[in-house]
Amino acid sequence: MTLLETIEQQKLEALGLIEQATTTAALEQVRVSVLGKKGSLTALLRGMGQIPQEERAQVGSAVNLVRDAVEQALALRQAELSRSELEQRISASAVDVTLPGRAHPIGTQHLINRLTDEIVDIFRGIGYRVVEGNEVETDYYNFTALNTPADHPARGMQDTFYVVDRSGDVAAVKGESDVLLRTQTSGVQVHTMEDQELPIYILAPGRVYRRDVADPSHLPQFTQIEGLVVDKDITFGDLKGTLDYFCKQVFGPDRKTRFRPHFFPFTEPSAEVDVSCGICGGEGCRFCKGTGWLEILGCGMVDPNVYGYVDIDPEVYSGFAFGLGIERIACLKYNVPDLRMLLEGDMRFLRQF
Ligand code: 2NM
Repeated sequence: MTLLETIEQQKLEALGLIEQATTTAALEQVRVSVLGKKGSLTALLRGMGQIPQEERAQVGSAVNLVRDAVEQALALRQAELSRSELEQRISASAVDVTLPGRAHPIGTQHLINRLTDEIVDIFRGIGYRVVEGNEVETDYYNFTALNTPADHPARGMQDTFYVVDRSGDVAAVKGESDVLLRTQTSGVQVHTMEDQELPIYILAPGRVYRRDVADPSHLPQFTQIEGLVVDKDITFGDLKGTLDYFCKQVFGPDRKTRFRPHFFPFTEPSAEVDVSCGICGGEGCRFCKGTGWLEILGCGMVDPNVYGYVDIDPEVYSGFAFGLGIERIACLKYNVPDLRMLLEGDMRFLRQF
């Protein structure tokens, strides 16, 4: 085979390989094997020195023509392959815009928040305003200033979550910490009596914490609303009228209320308030355990000892306070059998309200 024939054969081989390459990566390998440093055509060009002078021009121009032809074929095939690879990538990642979207389920306001808003609205309508405080409180505001003595069971480790510092301070572990998760929102009332001008007509809603094991009628965390009035000439009659009005607003105009004597450290006298059973109308049934009444809140006239802690003169001012658990009221109002259902977040249950 003459040298020119070899060159022609190499050209055909190279063009064949270019035609057969099916990916841009394979094509690049072909380019390297022909035109690369150790490529077949490069080897030919390198061997030009050994070719006799009179043939050199002819062979040289033949090799150059081959190189031009190969480069052109590479460029064409490269364009072809990269277009088809792009098309493949596009079709592989195609989005079907006609598919229906994935709908995000829309939630509802939680029953507890809705009821809190409703109760707040009832009291706003008769001149109260809302005050909020911290869920972490000191022993002084949660107990001491509320006339709750040191040996009262609520102050113990059994009943209250004390906040232990990072070192796990033993004093705190033993219940001697003076920082705790509030067991009632009354601390808010104490802060308000310390800081604000009289008279006071306030509502303090918020989460409170007690060391109870959750069961159908107990939760270790629940939402409380407490109210406080301090003004001149406030009597137990004002307390009764206010809470009777409140019960009728929440439960309906035909419900009756009843005040039973009770004891709270921070009020004197104190009472628990029952509302007539909505199932039997007061006749007695399983829902009200045969009594005709449902217990819904605690209340009383603020104890003069409490005024002593906040520097209010009990000879000039008097007032009343009350406290209720929203979860309990929600269960009574909507006949929910278990308080825990309000914490579980089961949408089949929650959507009903
Ligand atoms: C209740 C029942 C009775 C109450 C008392 C006070 C304060 F700060 F004025 F002393 N705040 N809340 C109170 C009174 C709370 O919850 C069942």
